[in-house]
This record gives sequence, C-alpha cells and structure tokens, in this order.
Amino acid sequence: MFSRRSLVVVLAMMVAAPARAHGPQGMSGGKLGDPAKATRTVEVVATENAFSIKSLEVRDGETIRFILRNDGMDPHEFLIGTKAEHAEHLKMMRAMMEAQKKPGGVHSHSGPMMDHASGVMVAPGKTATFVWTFARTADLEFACDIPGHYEDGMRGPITFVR
Ligand SMILES: [Cu+2]
Repeated sequence: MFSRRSLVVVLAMMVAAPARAHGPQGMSGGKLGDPAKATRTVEVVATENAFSIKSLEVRDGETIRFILRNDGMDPHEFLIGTKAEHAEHLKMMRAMMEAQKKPGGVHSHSGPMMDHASGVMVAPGKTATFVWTFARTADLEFACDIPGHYEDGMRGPITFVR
C-alpha cells in the first residue's frame, strides 16, 4: 500500500495547483454550473474512508451546490464521472503515486488531469464548494479516486429521477 507520506506529498501538489477543482479530461455527467443557478445544496462530509452520503438522486439539468467538508486526516476528493471514468482516473492516480515512490520521482503535477473540473480535492480540516449542472448520464458515480479510498467505499451512485 502507499505510505501516508507519499499520499500527502502527491496530494499536496494537487491541492496546490492553481485550479482547486480538478478532474480528468473527458469525465462526463454534466458541467461546472453557475452558482447563481444552484437550486439545491448538498453537504457531504468525508472521513477515512467514507462519504456521509451513500447515493444521490438528481434531475436532468439540475444545478447543485456541493459543500464538501473533510473531517478526516487524509486529503479526499469528490469527483463526478461514470464508473469507467473513475476506473481510468484511479489508474492515473496509482501511476502518480508509484512515480512518487521512485528516487527522483515526480516533482510536479500538471497536464490534462488538472484542467477539467468535475469535482474538488479537499485537504484535512478544510471545506470546499463546487457547483455542478447535471446532464443525464448512465452509470454516473460520485467518488474519491485516491488509491484505496474508492475501494474502501468512497463512492456512490448518482441516479436521474426524471
Ligand atoms: Cu478519499
């Protein structure tokens, strides 16, 4: 398993990136929303390794303000994407963590993964907000794709009620 130190180093770099919201390129399920159009607020608390919500029901076109509070000791993220996209993102995260463990490993993190916002990464003790407008998508999930966390159950289905 990855050490807590390497996790914190990698994630600290990610959190320090200019765009706080991040997600891999091509994640689907909608787009970043206009905060003025948010019609609902959903509060989510993250701990090791679980979210306070187990599933989420949304309407096609609905704009939701998510407030993610990290009550844990590790960084956590809350990302929206399909099951397949989370699996792909998880692979990238693992590769980054492996690179970090090698001598002279990665010292910076940039690239497409940081350029697209489909969620937020939150440091321990912090709270972050992001607004998302949903578009009907099959197999949509919210999840924390930090290696180990997704597997521990930091994920839940997003279903469209109409
Ligand atoms: Cu997590």
